[in-house]
Amino acid sequence: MIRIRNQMEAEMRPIREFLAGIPDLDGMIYVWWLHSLPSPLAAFSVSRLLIATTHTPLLLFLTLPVALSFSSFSFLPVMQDLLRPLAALCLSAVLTGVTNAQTVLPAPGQPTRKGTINSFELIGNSLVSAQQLFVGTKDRVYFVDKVENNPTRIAGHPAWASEWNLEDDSQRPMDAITNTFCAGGNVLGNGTWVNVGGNQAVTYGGDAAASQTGGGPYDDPDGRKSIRLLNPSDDGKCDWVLSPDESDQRWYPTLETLEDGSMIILGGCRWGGYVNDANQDNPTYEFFPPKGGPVTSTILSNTLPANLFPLTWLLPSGKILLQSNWATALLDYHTTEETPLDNMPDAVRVYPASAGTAMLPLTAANNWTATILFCGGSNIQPKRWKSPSFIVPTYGASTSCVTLTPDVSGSYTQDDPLPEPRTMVNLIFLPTGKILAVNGARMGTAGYGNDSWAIGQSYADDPVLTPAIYDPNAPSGQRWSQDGLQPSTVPRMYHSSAILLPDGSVMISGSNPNSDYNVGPNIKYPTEYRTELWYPSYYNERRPQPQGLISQLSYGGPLFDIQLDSDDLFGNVSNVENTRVVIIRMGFSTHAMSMGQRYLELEHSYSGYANNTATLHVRQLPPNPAILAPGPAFIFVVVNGVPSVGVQVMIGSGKLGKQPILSVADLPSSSMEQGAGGSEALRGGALGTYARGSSAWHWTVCTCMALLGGMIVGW
Ligand SMILES: [Cu+2]
Repeated sequence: MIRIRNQMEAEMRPIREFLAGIPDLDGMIYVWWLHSLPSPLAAFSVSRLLIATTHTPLLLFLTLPVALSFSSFSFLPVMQDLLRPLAALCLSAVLTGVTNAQTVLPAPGQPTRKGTINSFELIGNSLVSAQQLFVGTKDRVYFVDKVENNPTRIAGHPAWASEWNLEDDSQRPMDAITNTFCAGGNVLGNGTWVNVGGNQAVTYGGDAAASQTGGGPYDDPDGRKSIRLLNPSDDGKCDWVLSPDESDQRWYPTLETLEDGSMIILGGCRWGGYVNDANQDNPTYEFFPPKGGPVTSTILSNTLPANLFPLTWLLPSGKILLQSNWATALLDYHTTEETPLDNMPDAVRVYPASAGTAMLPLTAANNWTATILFCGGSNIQPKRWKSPSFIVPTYGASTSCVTLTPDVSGSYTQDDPLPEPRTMVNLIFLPTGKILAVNGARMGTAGYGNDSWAIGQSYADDPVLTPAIYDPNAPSGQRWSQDGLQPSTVPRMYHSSAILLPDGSVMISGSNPNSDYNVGPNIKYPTEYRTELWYPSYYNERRPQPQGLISQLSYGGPLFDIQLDSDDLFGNVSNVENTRVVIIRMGFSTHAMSMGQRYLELEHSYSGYANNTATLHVRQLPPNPAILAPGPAFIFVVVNGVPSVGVQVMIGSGKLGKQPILSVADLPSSSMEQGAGGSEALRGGALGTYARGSSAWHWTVCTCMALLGGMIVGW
């Protein structure tokens, strides 16, 4: 039986490639081989095969023999003989496909670039300044700016949005329709990106325009109530559309995706300024798609003037952590109840103090418990913000880092301080689970204005050009490192951003502490278009090319298997013991925040083989959508600290609404075949790895569907 199974599996590989669109004589041989088998066995074989190649067009193609076998086309007995078994096979394959929506994805390849590790590289100038930045697909990054006199134009006015194609670094302007100045953003559970709020229509110098409905030099209608939607695509055609639903007026709102894939929109003000004030405060939250009007939040109401862009995270408990000015609370948005937690120590972390923040990796080891890291910012008491004696760019930023585990305790814990004081610092997850701290300044805060003491218009000075890396698993006192890290040449001040790319580099762009487009040799902090990539230490390594990644992950549900060949394991199967399967949502980068950024490790066990290949048996997401809300994310397989190129996957149903929760599958215990352990002489081919790829669940489904297919065609 084992021998037959191995033979079948070995035969599947060429037909899989054949079906995937690679014409190949082996495929024809396979069909004849199938025909020679007893039908149930053949059907079983194809069903198993189809799990790896389930695409809708393919399903149509496969149903053809079914139709033909019952049609007058089968006039020759030989055709009947050939088509009947094929029909049984195909029908069962289709049924298998229908019951198993998780398309197996092609293995990711290698990055298309080479970089100098631990260094920045200028890769080009963006069309608009990257006030807001996010990854839409593996190859497309989206830029959103405020309305200003950018030289790039679209539809007869300056552009304030654009798309960057990572395949060839080409770009195109996009039309964001209304003024996106300091909007918030995040992604819905169905993959649509949402960009909410902004500012009034403006004219030259960022001053309010005479018309709030368009026209004038910038043709930018008032964006304060706008809900803009984008469905990213690789065809160069997608663009922003306005939702017919409007939010309340919000400048500086935060967006957080909820367990059902909908959005909560929190806070902001009505017309702008360095900090908020009672006349224009909007201390409320609402939902998109809409669920009634805005609800007043106690903590947002009590934290003027530094309550803009409140820091929020959906927690595994289903509550939302809300951090604003010096206060902290848990919000149960289902009941509107808010529970105060301890005040923030050391520094204000929200805008304009603008600390770096990140939820640390969620893992089985920490039982999916969320701990939030806050680093930097500035120690500014409420009365100081508007004091005439506050000379902002001369005021030093903080080095303080603290953590909070809000589902467990309302008290903050001191963590290793930053190597340098820093405001406007982005904390960006690398696939290794380490965190890059990049951008920002030692002095001052976010914001700009025409004050005599401003640096140009900038409220910050003394840029920090050298990044730092935080290792959450390092012992206390050793978590931050700047070893070997080269500085950038570009100050990244207010309105800069950073985002992890699927190839594991980090894109860094923007910086614009100016009321309007402002460049020139005498401008210390100009409107910045220069765009950099930062290359981590693993960047030039040969990347793992895992096979068997699936396109959609459920909350609970069956295991899936990932194959790693000898090259993926660096020629030594014992490296499988140091492997992570990681889901990263990069989030929406703006104002030193990454709205929605999350890092989660999937549980797995492994089977290591003597030919230096291995299979990872991987659990789906834990059965709780509040741990990672539904929507698109990237999966990386990290071997010995070297990540694969990230592959885009859908978390959850791909639809808004209550997410299906499935039972959690049992993980087999890890095993290592006798004699395995890294002998080069035992290097195995890819065939060996493929033949190992199976889980009990897949085999069971195939068997059932094969029987059903056979019964339906009466064979
Ligand atoms: Cu801003």
